[in-house]
Amino acid sequence: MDGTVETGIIGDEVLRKEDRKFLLGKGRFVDDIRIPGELHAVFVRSTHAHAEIGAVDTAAAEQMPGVVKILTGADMAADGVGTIPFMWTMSNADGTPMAQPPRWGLARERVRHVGEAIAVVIAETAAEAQEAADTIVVDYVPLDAVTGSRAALVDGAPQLHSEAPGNRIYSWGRGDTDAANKAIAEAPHSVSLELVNNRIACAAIETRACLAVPDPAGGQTTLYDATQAPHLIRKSITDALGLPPGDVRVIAPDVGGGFGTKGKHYPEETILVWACRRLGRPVRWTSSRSEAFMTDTQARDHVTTATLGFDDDGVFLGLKVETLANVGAYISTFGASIPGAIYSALLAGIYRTPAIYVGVTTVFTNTVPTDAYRGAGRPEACYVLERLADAAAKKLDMDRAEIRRRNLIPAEAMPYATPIGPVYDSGDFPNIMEKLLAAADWDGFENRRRESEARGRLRGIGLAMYVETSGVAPSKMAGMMGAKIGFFESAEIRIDVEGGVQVLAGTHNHGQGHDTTYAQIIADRLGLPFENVSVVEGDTGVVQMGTGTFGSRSIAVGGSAIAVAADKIIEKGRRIAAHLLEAAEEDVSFAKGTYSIAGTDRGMSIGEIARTANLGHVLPDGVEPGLNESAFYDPSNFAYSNGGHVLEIEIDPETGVIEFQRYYVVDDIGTVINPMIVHAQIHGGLAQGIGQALTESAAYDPDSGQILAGSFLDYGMPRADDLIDFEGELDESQPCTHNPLGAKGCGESGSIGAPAALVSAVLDALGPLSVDDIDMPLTPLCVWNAIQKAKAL
Ligand code: MCN
Repeated sequence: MDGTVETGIIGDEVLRKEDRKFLLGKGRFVDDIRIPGELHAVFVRSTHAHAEIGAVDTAAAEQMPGVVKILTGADMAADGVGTIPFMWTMSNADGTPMAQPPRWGLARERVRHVGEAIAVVIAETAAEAQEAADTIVVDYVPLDAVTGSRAALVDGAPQLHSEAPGNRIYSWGRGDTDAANKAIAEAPHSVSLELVNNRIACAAIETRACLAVPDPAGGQTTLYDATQAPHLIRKSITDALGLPPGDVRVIAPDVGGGFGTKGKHYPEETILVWACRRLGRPVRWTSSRSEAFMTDTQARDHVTTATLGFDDDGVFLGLKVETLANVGAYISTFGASIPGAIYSALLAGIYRTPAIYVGVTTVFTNTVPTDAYRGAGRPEACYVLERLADAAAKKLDMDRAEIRRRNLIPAEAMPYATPIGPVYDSGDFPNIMEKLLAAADWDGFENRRRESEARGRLRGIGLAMYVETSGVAPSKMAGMMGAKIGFFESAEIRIDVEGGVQVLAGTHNHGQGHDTTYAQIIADRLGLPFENVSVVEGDTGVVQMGTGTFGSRSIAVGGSAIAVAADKIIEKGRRIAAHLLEAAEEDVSFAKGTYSIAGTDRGMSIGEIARTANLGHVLPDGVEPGLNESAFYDPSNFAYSNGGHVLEIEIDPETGVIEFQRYYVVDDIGTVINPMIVHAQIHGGLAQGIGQALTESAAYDPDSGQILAGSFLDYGMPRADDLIDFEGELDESQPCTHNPLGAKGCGESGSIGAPAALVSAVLDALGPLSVDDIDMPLTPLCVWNAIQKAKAL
């Protein structure tokens, strides 16, 4: 390895290291791990959205073949198992804490959504467990259910929790309500919109899965878990079971997609560890797809009224937003913070609006809990702002790009303190928008519209600009807003005697390409061969600490921790090199993997230093052997990724079907480590954002609370032929100013602007018919109805 120098690899389209095993079908997912003697768990789940539960009759089931144990809420209570904890507590505007009713792993006395777990059957085979579960009779006393946030707040609405009168969890706001009201009242013009941000479900290819394994030699239980955040899950489980952290080891092996939904703690994780410890045998559970629709956290589900005041020139003067957020039946891990701290922070967007107020009320309903899903609060904020910007342009008969141009925060204003809290450190929004408009030939659109018209098609062009809080999160800021955990990240780098590098990171790779991009960071920083680097993530038994992968944080926070640990290695190496080269430390410089003495041709490679450090024969006094360093990195601010989308669609007026014609994105994610991976990340986010806008709806029957989209027959997953080849450009001119890589996150970018851009295009296409409002998802029926309604007027 000596003499092999690898730098400049940052920014290269290096192929993904991790893909070989997946292409060969050699991935190791929870379901691939087999432990002799394992038992299978099947859950008995509520068939009612809201009911008192009396006796749970397990007598027949207990006699069924293969059944080893049946556990209920009463057993959990008898064992003193605590509640399923959440990790963020928001406050009311007056500072009082939000309502915090308990959520039990297995229901006690009452169920509050279809699919809530009531009992678990553990048997020798999954089929035996299922057969026994089917014989269990639950004594339900059905109660009225409520599924919409507005309906849940009405006097006389069914009440979910005695701790939350009126189903209200908290009402809170940020910004200056008086200033916003005054600015809007005095503004020459205003537009008000009522917007619904549709509830969506996650649909990772791999469903959730857990396997709890006892250690006969000690007290530790190992949980193999399809999760994005192993340390967080360990904490949640040990909190609920009252165990020291060391008693549970969580290993997240390969995970087939998470998208935020697998970054949360679920009852099944605690229940499996509890059952495994009771029985002293391994216990496995794999969610079926139907269970996923009933139990995986869902997302969005906002009803918002928003008013924007502006002058004759289209300059924004004041903004007021009031949002009702439906968090479902219980508070999930970060469920309270997504519509509160996270969503509300981005309602200044990329605009200079001087007076802003955002009020948020969160509401319990008889639906599956909501939490973060790709974008997590940011698509909702972008949707509100961009719909308002379009509506204001329409009112003034102004071009939609022009009204934005007049309001964009200029690059010279950075760092820019928004009136609602966040301080953007970098970004050149006008530059991004102009690049985007040029790439998409915004000005030439009318010709294309006419050409489509000639073919009987309605053509529309949409525009949406976004800024996001990636790199979640500065722990101090999160703590001030109610977080119960820190959001730093940890990394450890170990260099062995042969120059092999192991990086242990607190993040988790479930499709993002960390094995590759982290190795690029090491290769670039230390000048060691890319191939020498292996990355270990997802095991609380070997990784010192971690927060996990979500909130597009791995590069900005986890990658920064790696960079800081690498810099510590460089410094230690410098001491060793100075000693061996008989020079003063300050005369030894490090570049491209080599320590050298200024003005001489004397130097040593980092490989030689690694060998020296690991042999320990000739180390200077006071220097410990080994070349291992670790770092905990806590960002001082979010990384403000930003960008814009322009897309064109055609609508068939006879059927309401939308067909994409062109799609352009320009993103500023600061320094790019691997453009190929980044483009793929943005592409995936776009598909999910488009899915929300086009077809996806996690719908409930409003009377019974039954799930209407409980399988892929009813839930509209977007398909490849619904989408289009996206044209993407990355602008690296504005690196993040406060992390050592200059990188901003990209994992959620695509999902943030896509819904707003698509609705903008559809309303543009339907503009000639005087349609000026439409709610997602824009299914053919929805679009066709809008066309028919407009024609009937
Ligand atoms: N990257 C880069 N240069 C940058 C920014 C990022 O090369 N300036 C690279 C990173 O090194 C990393 C990838 O892009 O390999 C994504 O980095 P980042 O934006 O930090 O996002 P995370 O790795 O933290 O991933 C989380 C993000 C989120 S929040 C969701 S949701 C999501 C997503 O990533 N879920 C995914 N992408 C996903 N991709 C897959 N395949 N599966 C999921 O579940």
